[in-house]
Amino acid sequence: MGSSRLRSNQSSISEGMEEGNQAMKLYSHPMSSCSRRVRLALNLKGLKYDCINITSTNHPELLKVNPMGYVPALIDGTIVISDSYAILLYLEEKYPLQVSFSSSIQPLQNMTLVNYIGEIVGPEEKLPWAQLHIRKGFVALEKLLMKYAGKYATGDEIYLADLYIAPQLDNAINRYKLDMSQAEFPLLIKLNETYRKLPSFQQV
Ligand SMILES: N[C@@H](CCC(=O)N[C@@H](CS)C(=O)NCC(=O)O)C(=O)O
Repeated sequence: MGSSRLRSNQSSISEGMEEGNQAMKLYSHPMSSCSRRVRLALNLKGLKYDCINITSTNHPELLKVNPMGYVPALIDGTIVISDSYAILLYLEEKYPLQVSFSSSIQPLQNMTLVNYIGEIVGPEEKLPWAQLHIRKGFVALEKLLMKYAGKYATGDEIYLADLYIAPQLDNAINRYKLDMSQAEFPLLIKLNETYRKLPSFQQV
């Protein structure tokens, strides 16, 4: 994990708007942790964008943008980016922001995989599968972040790590009903409480 500061840059943002660019378009799903990272970055930077909520990965408009059918995908003028990390890097470059934390939890609880587990093993195995892999990741994260955490995951300012962790925590607790005890995850629980109080995080 590496991290550097997530900062908004209002002057770069307005320069971008003055170039006559149309508002960015984000293909997103309300419950998608990958989409929420991007929505968080856009909110924290104060960037305007049209959010297109996709309810199916077979959505024809989304498939034109990302043939894999995954969200998020960002359109900025002629530029199309269909991966959350690449979008975050792009936004950082264009509206100077920053870099880097990668997730090894989200792919294992992705809808496609969880539904596949439901089909080949049994529907009752979907939740335990997701919980198992999220718990495994969180146990590691809890240890890892002990060295770095301050008010936020890697210090006293919001960094990219927070954009990954906040939506994953929300998914774990609300979607996959992971039982997170204070004794096992004191740091992640504290971070979750902190995120829930921040307007930018509440909006996604
Ligand atoms: N590497 C991609 C992963 C994208 C991804 O897995 N998106 C999920 C939502 S978080 C999705 O579209 N899932 C639909 C499915 O599983 O069918 C990214 O971070 O953007």
